[in-house]
Amino acid sequence: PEAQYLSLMRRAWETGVERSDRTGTGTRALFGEVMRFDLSDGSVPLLTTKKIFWKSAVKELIWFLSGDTNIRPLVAQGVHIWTDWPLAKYNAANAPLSRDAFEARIIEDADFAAKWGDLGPVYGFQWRHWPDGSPDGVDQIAALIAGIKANPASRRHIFTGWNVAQLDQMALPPCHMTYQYFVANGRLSGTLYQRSCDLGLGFPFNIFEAALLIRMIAQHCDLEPGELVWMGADCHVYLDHAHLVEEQLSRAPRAFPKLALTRRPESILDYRPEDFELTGYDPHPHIAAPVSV
Ligand code: THF
Repeated sequence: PEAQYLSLMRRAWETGVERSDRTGTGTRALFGEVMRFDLSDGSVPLLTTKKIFWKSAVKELIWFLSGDTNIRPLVAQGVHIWTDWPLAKYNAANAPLSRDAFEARIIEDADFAAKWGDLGPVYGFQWRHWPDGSPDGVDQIAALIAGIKANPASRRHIFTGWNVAQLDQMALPPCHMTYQYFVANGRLSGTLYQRSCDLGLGFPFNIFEAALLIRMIAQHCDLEPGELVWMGADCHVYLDHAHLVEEQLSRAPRAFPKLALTRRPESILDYRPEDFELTGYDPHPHIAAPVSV
Protein backbone atom coordinates (compact mmCIF):
# COMPACT_ATOMS: atom_id res chain seq x y z
CA PRO A 1 0.00 0.00 0.00
CA GLU A 2 1.46 3.39 0.97
CA ALA A 3 4.87 1.83 1.64
CA GLN A 4 5.36 1.46 -2.14
CA TYR A 5 5.03 5.18 -2.55
CA LEU A 6 7.30 6.04 0.36
CA SER A 7 9.91 3.66 -0.95
CA LEU A 8 9.78 5.23 -4.42
CA MET A 9 10.01 8.70 -2.91
CA ARG A 10 13.06 7.63 -0.88
CA ARG A 11 14.77 5.95 -3.86
CA ALA A 12 14.13 8.93 -6.13
CA TRP A 13 15.45 11.33 -3.50
CA GLU A 14 18.50 9.26 -2.56
CA THR A 15 19.47 7.67 -5.86
CA GLY A 16 17.62 9.63 -8.57
CA VAL A 17 19.56 11.40 -11.28
CA GLU A 18 19.64 15.13 -10.72
CA ARG A 19 18.57 17.17 -13.70
CA SER A 20 17.38 20.62 -14.51
CA ASP A 21 13.82 20.56 -15.75
CA ARG A 22 11.43 22.72 -17.77
CA THR A 23 10.43 24.72 -14.71
CA GLY A 24 14.00 25.57 -13.66
CA THR A 25 13.53 24.11 -10.16
CA GLY A 26 15.52 20.93 -10.69
CA THR A 27 14.51 17.37 -9.80
CA ARG A 28 15.88 13.97 -8.89
CA ALA A 29 14.27 11.36 -11.10
CA LEU A 30 13.88 7.64 -11.64
CA PHE A 31 12.49 6.27 -14.89
CA GLY A 32 9.93 3.46 -15.19
CA GLU A 33 8.17 2.53 -11.94
CA VAL A 34 5.10 0.46 -11.07
CA MET A 35 2.78 0.42 -8.05
CA ARG A 36 -0.26 -1.78 -7.44
CA PHE A 37 -3.23 -1.01 -5.20
CA ASP A 38 -5.95 -3.49 -4.30
CA LEU A 39 -9.34 -1.75 -4.35
CA SER A 40 -11.43 -4.88 -3.84
CA ASP A 41 -11.99 -4.23 -0.12
CA GLY A 42 -13.48 -0.79 -0.80
CA SER A 43 -10.32 1.07 0.16
CA VAL A 44 -8.81 3.87 -1.89
CA PRO A 45 -5.16 4.96 -2.10
CA LEU A 46 -5.36 8.27 -0.28
CA LEU A 47 -2.04 9.04 1.38
CA THR A 48 -1.95 9.19 5.15
CA THR A 49 1.64 10.39 5.66
CA LYS A 50 0.35 13.89 4.93
CA LYS A 51 -3.18 15.20 4.81
CA ILE A 52 -4.50 15.35 1.26
CA PHE A 53 -7.26 17.83 0.42
CA TRP A 54 -9.22 15.03 -1.16
CA LYS A 55 -12.37 17.03 -1.87
CA SER A 56 -10.24 19.17 -4.20
CA ALA A 57 -9.23 15.98 -6.03
CA VAL A 58 -12.89 14.93 -6.30
CA LYS A 59 -13.79 18.34 -7.70
CA GLU A 60 -10.90 18.23 -10.16
CA LEU A 61 -12.00 14.82 -11.45
CA ILE A 62 -15.63 15.95 -11.84
CA TRP A 63 -14.31 19.01 -13.69
CA PHE A 64 -12.25 16.81 -16.07
CA LEU A 65 -15.32 14.66 -16.72
CA SER A 66 -17.44 17.75 -17.43
CA GLY A 67 -15.21 18.48 -20.41
CA ASP A 68 -14.37 21.96 -19.12
CA THR A 69 -10.86 23.40 -19.46
CA ASN A 70 -11.38 26.76 -17.77
CA ILE A 71 -10.27 27.15 -14.15
CA ARG A 72 -13.31 29.29 -13.29
CA PRO A 73 -15.55 26.49 -11.92
CA LEU A 74 -12.63 25.14 -9.88
CA VAL A 75 -11.82 28.52 -8.39
CA ALA A 76 -15.52 29.04 -7.64
CA GLN A 77 -15.40 25.83 -5.59
CA GLY A 78 -12.27 26.91 -3.70
CA VAL A 79 -9.89 24.70 -5.69
CA HIS A 80 -6.64 26.51 -6.43
CA ILE A 81 -4.44 23.77 -7.88
CA TRP A 82 -4.70 24.95 -11.52
CA THR A 83 -4.50 28.72 -10.92
CA ASP A 84 -0.74 29.11 -11.19
CA TRP A 85 -0.51 28.36 -14.92
CA PRO A 86 -3.08 30.95 -16.15
CA LEU A 87 -1.71 33.37 -13.55
CA ALA A 88 1.84 33.03 -14.90
CA LYS A 89 0.60 33.64 -18.44
CA TYR A 90 -1.41 36.67 -17.33
CA ASN A 91 1.42 38.16 -15.30
CA ALA A 92 3.87 37.76 -18.18
CA ALA A 93 1.71 40.05 -20.33
CA ASN A 94 0.14 42.48 -17.83
CA ALA A 95 0.77 44.40 -14.64
CA PRO A 96 1.20 41.46 -12.24
CA LEU A 97 -1.66 40.44 -9.96
CA SER A 98 -1.42 38.39 -6.78
CA ARG A 99 -2.95 34.93 -6.91
CA ASP A 100 -5.88 36.05 -4.74
CA ALA A 101 -6.55 39.11 -6.89
CA PHE A 102 -6.36 37.04 -10.08
CA GLU A 103 -8.77 34.43 -8.70
CA ALA A 104 -11.15 37.20 -7.59
CA ARG A 105 -11.25 38.60 -11.13
CA ILE A 106 -11.76 35.12 -12.58
CA ILE A 107 -14.86 34.78 -10.39
CA GLU A 108 -16.21 38.31 -10.85
CA ASP A 109 -15.67 38.78 -14.54
CA ALA A 110 -16.83 36.10 -16.99
CA ASP A 111 -15.13 37.79 -19.95
CA PHE A 112 -11.85 37.97 -18.05
CA ALA A 113 -12.19 34.30 -17.13
CA ALA A 114 -12.89 33.34 -20.74
CA LYS A 115 -9.80 35.23 -21.89
CA TRP A 116 -7.34 34.34 -19.12
CA GLY A 117 -8.71 31.30 -17.28
CA ASP A 118 -8.59 28.73 -20.05
CA LEU A 119 -5.87 26.07 -20.17
CA GLY A 120 -6.35 25.13 -23.83
CA PRO A 121 -7.44 21.68 -25.03
CA VAL A 122 -6.28 19.82 -21.88
CA TYR A 123 -7.70 16.73 -20.15
CA GLY A 124 -11.43 17.53 -20.13
CA PHE A 125 -11.50 18.58 -23.77
CA GLN A 126 -9.64 15.49 -24.99
CA TRP A 127 -11.62 13.09 -22.76
CA ARG A 128 -15.00 14.36 -23.92
CA HIS A 129 -14.45 16.18 -27.22
CA TRP A 130 -11.37 14.74 -28.96
CA PRO A 131 -11.55 16.59 -32.29
CA ASP A 132 -12.57 14.45 -35.27
CA GLY A 133 -14.22 17.08 -37.44
CA SER A 134 -17.71 16.58 -35.95
CA PRO A 135 -19.29 19.38 -33.87
CA ASP A 136 -18.79 17.67 -30.50
CA GLY A 137 -15.77 15.50 -31.22
CA VAL A 138 -15.27 12.03 -29.77
CA ASP A 139 -16.61 11.42 -26.27
CA GLN A 140 -14.01 8.93 -25.05
CA ILE A 141 -15.72 8.51 -21.68
CA ALA A 142 -19.10 7.61 -23.19
CA ALA A 143 -17.36 5.23 -25.58
CA LEU A 144 -15.43 3.65 -22.72
CA ILE A 145 -18.54 2.95 -20.63
CA ALA A 146 -20.45 1.62 -23.64
CA GLY A 147 -17.50 -0.57 -24.58
CA ILE A 148 -17.08 -2.07 -21.12
CA LYS A 149 -20.81 -2.89 -20.99
CA ALA A 150 -21.01 -4.32 -24.50
CA ASN A 151 -17.75 -6.21 -24.65
CA PRO A 152 -16.13 -6.58 -21.23
CA ALA A 153 -13.31 -8.81 -22.48
CA SER A 154 -12.09 -6.23 -24.96
CA ARG A 155 -8.45 -5.14 -24.79
CA ARG A 156 -9.33 -1.69 -26.06
CA HIS A 157 -10.90 -0.07 -23.00
CA ILE A 158 -8.66 2.96 -23.27
CA PHE A 159 -8.91 6.69 -23.12
CA THR A 160 -6.08 9.16 -23.47
CA GLY A 161 -5.38 12.85 -23.26
CA TRP A 162 -2.25 12.66 -25.40
CA ASN A 163 -3.51 14.34 -28.56
CA VAL A 164 -0.28 14.79 -30.48
CA ALA A 165 -1.79 17.32 -32.86
CA GLN A 166 -2.79 19.69 -30.04
CA LEU A 167 0.03 19.42 -27.51
CA ASP A 168 1.34 22.85 -28.42
CA GLN A 169 -2.03 24.49 -27.64
CA MET A 170 -2.19 23.09 -24.10
CA ALA A 171 -1.06 25.07 -21.04
CA LEU A 172 0.59 21.77 -20.07
CA PRO A 173 0.55 18.45 -21.95
CA PRO A 174 -1.17 15.71 -19.93
CA CYS A 175 0.91 14.03 -17.21
CA HIS A 176 -1.58 11.29 -16.28
CA MET A 177 -2.09 10.61 -19.93
CA THR A 178 -3.49 7.13 -20.58
CA TYR A 179 -6.04 5.00 -18.75
CA GLN A 180 -6.90 1.38 -19.58
CA TYR A 181 -9.42 -1.00 -18.02
CA PHE A 182 -9.73 -4.76 -17.68
CA VAL A 183 -12.76 -6.82 -16.69
CA ALA A 184 -12.38 -10.28 -15.14
CA ASN A 185 -14.46 -12.27 -12.67
CA GLY A 186 -16.93 -9.43 -12.27
CA ARG A 187 -14.20 -6.99 -11.26
CA LEU A 188 -12.92 -3.86 -12.97
CA SER A 189 -9.20 -3.19 -12.83
CA GLY A 190 -7.44 -0.19 -14.29
CA THR A 191 -4.03 1.07 -15.23
CA LEU A 192 -2.83 4.62 -15.28
CA TYR A 193 0.20 5.48 -17.38
CA GLN A 194 1.79 8.69 -16.28
CA ARG A 195 4.57 10.14 -18.45
CA SER A 196 5.70 12.52 -15.73
CA CYS A 197 5.04 12.43 -12.02
CA ASP A 198 5.65 15.07 -9.36
CA LEU A 199 5.91 12.61 -6.49
CA GLY A 200 5.51 15.25 -3.79
CA LEU A 201 2.44 17.17 -4.99
CA GLY A 202 0.87 15.52 -8.01
CA PHE A 203 0.99 11.81 -7.23
CA PRO A 204 -1.34 11.93 -4.22
CA PHE A 205 -4.01 13.54 -6.40
CA ASN A 206 -3.35 11.44 -9.50
CA ILE A 207 -3.52 8.04 -7.78
CA PHE A 208 -6.61 8.91 -5.75
CA GLU A 209 -8.46 10.19 -8.81
CA ALA A 210 -7.51 7.09 -10.82
CA ALA A 211 -9.01 4.98 -8.03
CA LEU A 212 -12.17 7.11 -7.96
CA LEU A 213 -12.53 6.60 -11.70
CA ILE A 214 -12.38 2.82 -11.30
CA ARG A 215 -15.05 3.00 -8.58
CA MET A 216 -17.29 5.28 -10.65
CA ILE A 217 -16.94 3.24 -13.85
CA ALA A 218 -17.48 0.00 -11.91
CA GLN A 219 -20.67 1.39 -10.37
CA HIS A 220 -22.00 2.27 -13.80
CA CYS A 221 -21.10 -1.06 -15.33
CA ASP A 222 -22.37 -3.16 -12.38
CA LEU A 223 -18.88 -4.41 -11.59
CA GLU A 224 -16.90 -4.65 -8.38
CA PRO A 225 -13.56 -2.81 -8.06
CA GLY A 226 -10.42 -4.84 -8.71
CA GLU A 227 -6.90 -3.50 -8.81
CA LEU A 228 -5.28 -0.21 -9.76
CA VAL A 229 -1.91 -0.56 -11.44
CA TRP A 230 0.08 2.66 -11.74
CA MET A 231 2.95 3.06 -14.17
CA GLY A 232 5.15 6.12 -13.99
CA ALA A 233 7.81 7.04 -16.56
CA ASP A 234 9.72 10.12 -15.30
CA CYS A 235 9.13 9.92 -11.54
CA HIS A 236 10.71 12.89 -9.83
CA VAL A 237 11.05 14.81 -6.62
CA TYR A 238 11.53 18.55 -6.96
CA LEU A 239 14.64 19.86 -5.21
CA ASP A 240 12.57 22.42 -3.28
CA HIS A 241 10.59 19.56 -1.69
CA ALA A 242 13.44 18.43 0.59
CA HIS A 243 11.49 19.34 3.75
CA LEU A 244 8.44 17.44 2.48
CA VAL A 245 10.45 14.31 1.72
CA GLU A 246 12.25 14.36 5.03
CA GLU A 247 9.09 14.92 7.07
CA GLN A 248 6.95 12.47 5.12
CA LEU A 249 9.50 9.66 5.24
CA SER A 250 9.75 10.07 9.02
CA ARG A 251 6.04 9.29 9.46
CA ALA A 252 4.44 5.86 9.82
CA PRO A 253 1.74 5.21 7.21
CA ARG A 254 -1.74 4.29 8.43
CA ALA A 255 -4.48 2.23 6.78
CA PHE A 256 -6.08 3.70 3.66
CA PRO A 257 -9.66 4.92 4.11
CA LYS A 258 -12.73 3.24 2.65
CA LEU A 259 -14.77 5.00 0.00
CA ALA A 260 -18.54 4.82 -0.40
CA LEU A 261 -20.43 6.23 -3.38
CA THR A 262 -23.63 7.32 -1.70
CA ARG A 263 -25.65 7.76 -4.87
CA ARG A 264 -25.74 6.23 -8.33
CA PRO A 265 -26.22 9.13 -10.73
CA GLU A 266 -27.90 8.76 -14.11
CA SER A 267 -24.55 8.84 -15.85
CA ILE A 268 -20.88 8.91 -14.95
CA LEU A 269 -20.96 12.60 -15.84
CA ASP A 270 -23.46 13.48 -13.09
CA TYR A 271 -21.49 12.89 -9.89
CA ARG A 272 -21.39 15.65 -7.29
CA PRO A 273 -18.73 16.09 -4.60
CA GLU A 274 -21.18 15.06 -1.89
CA ASP A 275 -21.61 11.62 -3.50
CA PHE A 276 -18.15 10.63 -2.22
CA GLU A 277 -17.92 9.56 1.40
CA LEU A 278 -14.73 8.48 3.13
CA THR A 279 -14.53 6.57 6.37
CA GLY A 280 -11.40 5.98 8.39
CA TYR A 281 -9.27 8.73 6.89
CA ASP A 282 -6.81 9.56 9.67
CA PRO A 283 -3.83 11.34 8.08
CA HIS A 284 -0.77 12.98 9.57
CA PRO A 285 -0.86 16.81 9.27
CA HIS A 286 -0.62 18.60 5.92
CA ILE A 287 2.84 19.59 4.67
CA ALA A 288 2.90 22.65 2.44
CA ALA A 289 5.24 22.62 -0.57
CA PRO A 290 5.65 24.91 -3.59
CA VAL A 291 4.42 23.84 -7.02
CA SER A 292 6.75 24.36 -9.98
CA VAL A 293 4.99 26.02 -12.92
N1 THF B 1 2.89 20.51 -12.21
C1 THF B 1 3.69 20.20 -11.17
N2 THF B 1 4.90 20.73 -11.08
N3 THF B 1 3.26 19.35 -10.22
C2 THF B 1 2.03 18.77 -10.28
O1 THF B 1 1.67 17.99 -9.39
C3 THF B 1 1.18 19.07 -11.37
N4 THF B 1 -0.08 18.50 -11.53
C4 THF B 1 -1.08 19.27 -12.23
C5 THF B 1 -0.45 19.97 -13.33
N5 THF B 1 0.83 20.31 -13.33
C6 THF B 1 1.65 19.96 -12.32
C7 THF B 1 -1.72 20.24 -11.24
N6 THF B 1 -2.12 19.57 -10.05
C8 THF B 1 -1.13 20.91 -6.24
C9 THF B 1 -1.79 19.69 -6.42
C10 THF B 1 -2.09 19.25 -7.69
C11 THF B 1 -1.75 20.01 -8.79
C12 THF B 1 -1.08 21.21 -8.62
C13 THF B 1 -0.78 21.65 -7.35
C14 THF B 1 -0.84 21.44 -4.89
O2 THF B 1 -0.26 22.51 -4.74
N7 THF B 1 -1.23 20.76 -3.83
C15 THF B 1 -0.99 21.22 -2.46
C16 THF B 1 -2.00 22.25 -2.05
C17 THF B 1 -3.40 21.80 -2.29
C18 THF B 1 -4.42 22.89 -2.12
O3 THF B 1 -4.09 24.06 -1.93
O4 THF B 1 -5.61 22.54 -2.18
C19 THF B 1 -1.01 20.00 -1.57
O5 THF B 1 -0.44 20.09 -0.48
O6 THF B 1 -1.59 18.98 -1.93
C20 THF B 1 -0.36 17.14 -11.19
O7 THF B 1 -1.29 16.51 -11.92
